[in-house]
Amino acid sequence: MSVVTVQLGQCGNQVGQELFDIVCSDAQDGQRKTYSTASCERFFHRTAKGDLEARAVLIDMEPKVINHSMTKAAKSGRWRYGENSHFSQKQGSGNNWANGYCVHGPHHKDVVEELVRKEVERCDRLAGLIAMMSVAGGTGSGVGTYITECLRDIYPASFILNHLTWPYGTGEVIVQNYNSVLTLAHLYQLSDAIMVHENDTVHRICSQLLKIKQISFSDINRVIAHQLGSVLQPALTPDSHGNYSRNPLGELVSALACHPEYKLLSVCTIPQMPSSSIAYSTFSWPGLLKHLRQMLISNTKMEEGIDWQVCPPAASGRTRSLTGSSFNTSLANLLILRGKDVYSTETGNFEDPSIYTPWLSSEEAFTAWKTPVPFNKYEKSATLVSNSQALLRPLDDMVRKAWNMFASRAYIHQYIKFGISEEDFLDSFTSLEQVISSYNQLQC
Ligand SMILES: Nc1nc2c(ncn2[C@@H]2O[C@H](COP(=O)(O)OP(=O)(O)OP(=O)(O)O)[C@@H](O)[C@H]2O)c(=O)[nH]1
Ligand SMILES: [Mg+2]
Repeated sequence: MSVVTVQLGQCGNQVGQELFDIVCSDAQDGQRKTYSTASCERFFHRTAKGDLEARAVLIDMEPKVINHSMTKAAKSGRWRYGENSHFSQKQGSGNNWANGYCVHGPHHKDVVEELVRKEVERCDRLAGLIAMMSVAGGTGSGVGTYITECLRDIYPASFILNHLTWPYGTGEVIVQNYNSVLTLAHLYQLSDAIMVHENDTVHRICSQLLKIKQISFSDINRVIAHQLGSVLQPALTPDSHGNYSRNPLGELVSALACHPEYKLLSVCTIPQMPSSSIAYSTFSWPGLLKHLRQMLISNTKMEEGIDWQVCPPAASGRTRSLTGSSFNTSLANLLILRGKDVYSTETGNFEDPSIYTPWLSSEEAFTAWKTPVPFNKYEKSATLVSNSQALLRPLDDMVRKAWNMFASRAYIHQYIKFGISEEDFLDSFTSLEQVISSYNQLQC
């Protein structure tokens, strides 16, 4: 089964290009025919000439980024985007969600739907759709939300995963919190699951773990793509009966997003290190998984910088921090192990009931996927996708900052002039307050 990806705006198109690149080189690396075939079927189709073409549609309101991503893909010599699978205009949405959602989206609905329909028709069977975008700009967030609504209408029975990049907290876009709040509140009604990467966190991975001095979006996107690839590449799942799963998005959603009130997924992967060090490093599964569990419960996304003061849970009570940090309670976790000796690896420490909300049993809350195929040069690699309180604090910050601006009515006229009312803002605030409250209550 195949997945169709819709890349929207600058960020969506740049992250998407890195994802296809990593997935393609991973699939073609080594002699693993079944894995490679499953991966290619999932993400690419073969042209009459035998070339690999990404199952992707590229959308932006300005042409530069799309041209760049298409050229980069073609230059790889391994894969490319379809010649006619993109749509762009002359001028972006000016970092304004309302411009994207109320003007550009409806205006170009038919063209975009037609491009997606063509891509879907190329799949023997559709496993679902992934829409990739940032939440802070105007096109990815506004057009992306509008197009997700259209896709939900056209493909009511298909899985839709939104991959969102959250802006730096310090922010390059003055109205980024408005755009983020409007995007998230709308997508929460539509999407099956919302997977998030925060630019701040990924930036820290680049500087502290990968030791990159001058960090570019390209560096950041490679880290995001590595993590995303390790989630989306083929793996043996509990329901796949010894074959690579044919329904990756469906199994992801059923493992993690079992309740409509909880759709926010965070991702972390270990190890991550400069590529020059990989060959000289050895890791044991128990060591990796112990770290990963510690990262989960203390909510750190890097193996370095773990607050070791947050003790693992004991039988009594669940918040027990020596430093005041709180325990990160999970609704559900999906652990994906790739590489050597995965079948003999013990994952029991993720089944500990005290990690989870009391109203879901840990057997229901925890899922493991495995494959002996190493991912992207790492002999062993573990990725945890978590539906937990991990995103609570950044979400709360985002909503609070947006609310403070809204309270003084700053920049609101820029949204009203495109058709968004104060009432629409208030509805979005209310629905995200509800999400925040639900995640807060996970530990009760
Ligand atoms: N990780 C990552 N973030 C990006 C990238 N490009 C932009 N961003 C982030 O995305 C936000 C800005 O959104 P863009 O994607 O540039 O905006 P857009 O969707 O093209 O919308 P308009 O330009 O307003 O039409 C900021 O928070 C940036 O930090 C990228 O390649 N990678
Ligand atoms: Mg742009």
